[in-house]
Amino acid sequence: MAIDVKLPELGENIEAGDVAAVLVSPGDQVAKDAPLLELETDKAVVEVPAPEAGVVAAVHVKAGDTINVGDTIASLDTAGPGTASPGTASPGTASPGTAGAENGAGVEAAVDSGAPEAPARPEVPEPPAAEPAAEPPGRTADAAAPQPAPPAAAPEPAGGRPIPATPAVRRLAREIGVDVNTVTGTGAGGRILLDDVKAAAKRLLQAPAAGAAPAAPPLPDFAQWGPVERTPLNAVRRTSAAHLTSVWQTVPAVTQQDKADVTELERLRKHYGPRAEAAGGKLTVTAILVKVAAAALKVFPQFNASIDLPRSEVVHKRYYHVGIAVDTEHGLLVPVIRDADRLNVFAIARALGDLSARARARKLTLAEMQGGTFTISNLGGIGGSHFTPIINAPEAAILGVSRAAWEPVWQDGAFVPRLRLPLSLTYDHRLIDGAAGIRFLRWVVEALEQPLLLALEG
Ligand code: CAO
Repeated sequence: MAIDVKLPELGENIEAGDVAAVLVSPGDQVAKDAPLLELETDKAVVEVPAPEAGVVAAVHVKAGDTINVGDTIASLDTAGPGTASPGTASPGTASPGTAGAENGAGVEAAVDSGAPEAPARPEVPEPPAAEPAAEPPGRTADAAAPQPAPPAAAPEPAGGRPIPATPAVRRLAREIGVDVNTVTGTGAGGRILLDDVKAAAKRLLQAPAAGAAPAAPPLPDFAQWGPVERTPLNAVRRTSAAHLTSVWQTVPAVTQQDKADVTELERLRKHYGPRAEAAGGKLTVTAILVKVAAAALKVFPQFNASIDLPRSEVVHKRYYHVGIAVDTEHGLLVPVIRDADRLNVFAIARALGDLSARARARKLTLAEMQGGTFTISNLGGIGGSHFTPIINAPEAAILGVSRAAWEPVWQDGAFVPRLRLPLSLTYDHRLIDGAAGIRFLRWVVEALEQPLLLALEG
């Protein structure tokens, strides 16, 4: 017998809600009262249970849909006469006129011999909107944040499947700081139970303080040794301090050094400088490096990725957005040049000039500082030989650039003066091995020395 499951009265004058997650698919066997979907109302997330045991013949809603009380949400082949056997649900097998749908769970379940044809599998459900991702440690949503966007919405369900947990379980997880996506459910069908969340919390507490910020030792009274003055941290510094601390504590990173011979590149830069200016930009080392880095990211995709340890996955980004560290009087800001791989160097130079000027005038929007996949930090305009940049996590790597200097280089039996640019690549060792690190850096060096490589491989 096929029945249509309709959205029941939800009480408290709630007439409609948004589907937060669909918990079943056609063919699924469900018990009576098993949740079919999660509905987010303006008051809470509620589960809509199956009015009877049966096999899901069709799901008529998908995550994100707004549905009203009385709308049909699913069709069930129930264990009545003429029922299809589990796993072979067929909505056409209901015997017409066999009324008697049960309404024990407050869900109106009506017999419908004209049940719709079994649809294609419903789309992968959206994550429950009422389940905001936990803020990463040390990250704030400060509008002046120089770092990538704080997560705006709930994480995707693992493997494209909804996380099977009731609102009460989700609430507990949220309250005690457990990411429900990382909890293994021991309930029926992998459902996450309250006890699973508690056990996960216990494990977190017992685990060595990996990733947890150890409390900084208390400061002494500096005034005992001489006069002091205290000034408040501004928002940029506060945000980047928290972010950098978190990255330093959680990302095992390696820095590799190399030098590129940019003698010829410098000649070209001077030669084409006026043309770049006519096109509205300044042909700087940084602009050229953005182009080279974007090409290198395409050749070495693991440098354009992020590691997602809780899900044991690597997120490969198919866009190449290069962030540039800009030194401002307020602190470090990192505007992002989007789709740098698709821009020529003149266009990058224009974008860089505009973004760095607006960074210094504090005119950047938050969006302009989000979504970077790789960062370049060029301190060479100021000086220095090498340094160890800190990754702008969740990016996988950062390229530090120091001051190009004339050096004697042994060539064909004699020392010749060459202009050499020091490069420092820091990368996330969880994603990238040393061999890959040096291959990437060698490719960057080679592209700076032989720009034709950009056209050949980039
Ligand atoms: N070696 C030698 N000279 C360099 C150089 C380098 N690596 N980088 C820049 N220069 C030169 C430029 O060529 C320019 O000289 P000319 O006027 O003679 O051409 C001069 O230094 C000033 O460059 P610039 O700063 O105007 O332009 P840029 O595109 O090279 O750099 C920007 C832009 C935004 C990266 C830079 O202004 C800046 O803010 N750098 C600091 C970044 C920073 O603070 N990083 C640390 C982050 S903490 O890890």
